[in-house]
Amino acid sequence: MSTKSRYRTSRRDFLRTVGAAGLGTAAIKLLPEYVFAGVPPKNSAAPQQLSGRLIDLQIGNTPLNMGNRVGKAVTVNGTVPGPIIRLKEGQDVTLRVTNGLSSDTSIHWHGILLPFEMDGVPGVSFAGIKPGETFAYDFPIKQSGTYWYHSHSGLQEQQGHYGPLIIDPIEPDPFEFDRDYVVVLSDWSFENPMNILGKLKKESSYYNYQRPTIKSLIAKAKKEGFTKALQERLMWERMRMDQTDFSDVTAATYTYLMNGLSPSANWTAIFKPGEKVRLRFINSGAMTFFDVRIPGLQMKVVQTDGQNVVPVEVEEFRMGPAETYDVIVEPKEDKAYTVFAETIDRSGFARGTLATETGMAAPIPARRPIPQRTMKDMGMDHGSMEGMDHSKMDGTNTVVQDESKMDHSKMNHSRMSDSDTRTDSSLNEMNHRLKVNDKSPIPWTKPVMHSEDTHGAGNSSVAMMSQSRLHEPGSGLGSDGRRVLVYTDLRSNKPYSEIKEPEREIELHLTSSMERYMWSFDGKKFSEVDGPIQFRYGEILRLTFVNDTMMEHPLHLHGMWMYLENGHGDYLPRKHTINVKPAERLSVLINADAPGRWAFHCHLLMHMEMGMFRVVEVTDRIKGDA
Ligand SMILES: [Cu+2]
Repeated sequence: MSTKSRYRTSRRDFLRTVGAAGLGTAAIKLLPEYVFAGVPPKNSAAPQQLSGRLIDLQIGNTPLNMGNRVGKAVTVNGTVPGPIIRLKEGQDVTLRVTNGLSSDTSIHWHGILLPFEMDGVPGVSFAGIKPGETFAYDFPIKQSGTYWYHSHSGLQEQQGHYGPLIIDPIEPDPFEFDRDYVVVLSDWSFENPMNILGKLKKESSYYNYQRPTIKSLIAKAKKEGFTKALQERLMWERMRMDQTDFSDVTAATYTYLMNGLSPSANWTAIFKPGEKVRLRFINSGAMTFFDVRIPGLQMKVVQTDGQNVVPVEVEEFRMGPAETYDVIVEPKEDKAYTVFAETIDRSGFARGTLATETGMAAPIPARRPIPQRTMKDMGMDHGSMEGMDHSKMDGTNTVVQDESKMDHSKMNHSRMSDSDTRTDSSLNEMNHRLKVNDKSPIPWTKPVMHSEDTHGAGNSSVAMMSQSRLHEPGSGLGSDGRRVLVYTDLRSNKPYSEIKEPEREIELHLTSSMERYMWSFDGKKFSEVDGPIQFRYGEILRLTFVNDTMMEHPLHLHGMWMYLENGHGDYLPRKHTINVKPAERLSVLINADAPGRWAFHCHLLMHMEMGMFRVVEVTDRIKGDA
């Protein structure tokens, strides 16, 4: 069958499928064409993409049908996600973006190195695009890989304003594949995002329907004894924290999408048994971490954030918002496989299918238990809690101030020996497996106590100690025998000679005040800071992130790579978005080679909106220079 006729057949089948799923004509119009059985095989024309020197994009409001409801989406060229923009490394491009909305808009080219005026962040790099106006983004393409684009205005990203950006390399990628599919994961709500944010401000756990109940307390008491169970519960409550606090926004309001399709609409990609299939996963979710697996298939991770890595075989990987992972799978059997992207809080999932024909489906895996936060996520070790005065743990800074009540010698040695041994042995094992360079050990493998400075009222949940968690798969993962990707697995496939010993170090704490749903750096919201974080043009800088909060934060730096210090020497992987776990301390190296003003922020949209945002200025002269 020719590509053309297969495409036609697939499209007809697809229409039948979505018809059965209860989607109307409006929805079909709204979907970008590439969802129709995916992108055609390699080397054939791909009609669902925009390429070339000049590309026109229209931002507008479009009704979105999902199930039997109609929502109001903000769209790029009328679809959710927007069109695949497919460019070639080495070309120049002009992207003319016209605003058909009644409010300002913008497009940020996520992960792309470009002049800062083209970066698309209103108030930082340009003025934004007014209603009715057209802005021409014009820049050379100096890189390749899987990226994406999205609005940086208001909360439009939550309303559908995002799409994939794929750049084909000049030199072929160092891995082979027969098929190439983009897989955009996202979260859709019929609620206006301002309402979602309003509810979170009133009650940060508004959407968390999974909080422990009296039933679970009794179950725990039966297992561990009533006093212990109750003490633990009271402690978490006094701290205004919640052991099931994984997602601020959940399936209570979200439908999780794969290439714009709900789980029942089942996005499907076609393969022939024995083919190598490249799947370019992009997390365009506004507030959602996805755990991705394809039961029955090993996934070979070959790229993250557009950068090639030494291939690593896994059965599952976690993606923070804005991260991308390219994997190669080789389905051998003539059958369907479920592409399953479960949310971190297990409240829902996005789902699609790899199949030899359209209309096929495989079972949807059972949802796994809701993970629980641990003492380690709070920057405490269970044993070390014994020395603490529980009555003082009222959700304020006393957690750290009470450090004086702790027996430091015991905490650092005997009481922490369990976790220490565990950490050391797993690191040793990993170092051995990966032949990590002795000269560049992973920093922060031993816990570091928090300093006296607890960042004021803007920080209510100070992790007492922080440490490297790069070798951990993350909460709720890794205990079921599956091989899960960890950050220490990521090793660049080529050395980066530009990265040398840092000349300067900056430590930045990720902070929050949960009562007020305030998210910040060093206890200060963006609106409260004096000025930008300054990088000296041309310097190599170490940026150390310390997560004082109990949630994961995907941190995104615009305009420059972050080289993750994960022990791989000259082969550090470089990323545009790095997920920092609760109570984790990690560091990145930055080559400050991009003059101008750049955004740096948490990519959880509501965290960014509430203040976990800074401007980085790369300049010849920084404050304090003579
Ligand atoms: Cu965050």
